[in-house]
Amino acid sequence: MSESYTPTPADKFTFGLWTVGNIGRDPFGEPVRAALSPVQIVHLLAEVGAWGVNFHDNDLVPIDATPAERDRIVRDFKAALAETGLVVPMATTNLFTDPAFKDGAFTSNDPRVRAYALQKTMRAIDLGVELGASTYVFWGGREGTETDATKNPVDSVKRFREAINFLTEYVRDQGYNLRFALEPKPNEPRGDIYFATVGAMLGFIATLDHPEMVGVNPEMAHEQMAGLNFVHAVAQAWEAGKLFHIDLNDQVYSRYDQDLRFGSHNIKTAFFLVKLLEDVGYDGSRHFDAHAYRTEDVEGVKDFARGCMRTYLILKEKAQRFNADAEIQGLLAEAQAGGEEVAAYQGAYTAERAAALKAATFDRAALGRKGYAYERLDQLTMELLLGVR
Ligand code: GCO
Ligand code: MN
Ligand code: MN
Repeated sequence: MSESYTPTPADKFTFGLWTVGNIGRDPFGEPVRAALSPVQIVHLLAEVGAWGVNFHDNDLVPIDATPAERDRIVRDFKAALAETGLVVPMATTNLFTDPAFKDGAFTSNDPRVRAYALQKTMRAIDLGVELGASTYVFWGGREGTETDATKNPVDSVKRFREAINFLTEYVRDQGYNLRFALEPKPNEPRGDIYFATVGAMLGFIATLDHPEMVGVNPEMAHEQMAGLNFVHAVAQAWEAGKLFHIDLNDQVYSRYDQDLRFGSHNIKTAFFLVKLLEDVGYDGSRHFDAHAYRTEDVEGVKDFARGCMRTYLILKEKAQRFNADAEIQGLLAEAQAGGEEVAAYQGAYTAERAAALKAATFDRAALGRKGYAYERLDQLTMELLLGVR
């Protein structure tokens, strides 16, 4: 049985250099793990069975590297990729660590910072494309405020739009095969971050010059920090054709950004998420944007990475069982029965259909008496998840 939970390239499991490379610094404590080089991280990921590795520009090339250093780092990284067979499906820009970005990047009040952010992003896009990335993530960690005395939020929307429009034109001009995935988060590190949720990003994308090039990168922890249902957010993004990437991890509701191992806290949400991705046939990266507990050494980091992938595969198998479970499927079918009685009224609007429906009679009391058997359905789901079914 355990053999079937071994990751393969077809699973498209990816990690960021910053995830397994996380050294365990937090606001109250110093690093607890030695930094691994990008080449060491590639080898670690290959050892645990990942398919790909993603990075921020400065995870790979330090912000103050000389051109010669950059070339050497990129050469070594490419060699490690070639040696291990790992791919780079996604890249992104660090627009949050450097003090220059303390008031945001594309939405900073200082026009020079906005210009520098664009320059840094164009260079990072070039780097990502050079290494094979076809998805480019934008996470605006500093694009927000602590107080709205500082910025007009309408101007911020316009500044962010101007930046994304500029960069989609840049990508077209270069002839790159690259799509953008915008990643929302409600807060942290800023007090409030603009475009706080997947829904907000979807609304924004429709206002861009090239909306077809731009989708979302929903992160489980981020929607949960906002108290929202992640499965619903991902479903809406998928249905809109906008699920370009996904960040998997876990999170206790309403806490700080915990970035826990996938499936380690909300098993049920993780289950319905995996079921959704598998049922609809999402074929992008399954990217784990999480890190090991601060208590771990490098072996613990591997346990963390293996755990993310193994839990995904276990839940994928559970989803197949849910779909094949006659009693569960029977209950679902029963809840949706009754269509033959209203078949004449179903379908797109026509004047005749509307008139017939207005004249129809319904036994409202009987509809209200119906039991949906969701207690039973959910209990069966729980028993399946708990391993007794
Ligand atoms: C976070 C974010 C980041 C982004 C990453 C890629 O809350 O820290 O999720 O990890 O995903 O910067 O843009
Ligand atoms: Mn996060
Ligand atoms: Mn993320």
